[in-house]
Amino acid sequence: MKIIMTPGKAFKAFLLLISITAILSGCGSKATNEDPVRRYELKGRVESVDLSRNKVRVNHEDIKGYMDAMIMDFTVRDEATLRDLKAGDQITGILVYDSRTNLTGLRMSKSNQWQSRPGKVIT
Ligand SMILES: [Cu+2]
Repeated sequence: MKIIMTPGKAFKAFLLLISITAILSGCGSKATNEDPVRRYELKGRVESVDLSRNKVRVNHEDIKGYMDAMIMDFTVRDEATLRDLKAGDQITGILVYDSRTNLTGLRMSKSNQWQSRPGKVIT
């Protein structure tokens, strides 16, 4: 019995090869070029702290390229940082957006340049 490569079979093999190449190159570019974690500088004032939920409610300034000024809750994973915060603190930090929105590298700001603005509450 001979195995004959008919034009139809050859074409199917060719298509299969093309799709495997496409999948592999797709994975490759995703791993090297796309960073799913995004970081933004954040500046604002602490409204309240919820230790049981690891949340801090911040009245924040515009976050360039991400969102307008508003009052909203952020997750702070580091409990020690969260315990240091209290309502009225001026803070700066890095907002890390991965699967959830987290706030890291929080620092107290001594500057009084930041002005409170009315915002909507987003939880
Ligand atoms: Cu916001």
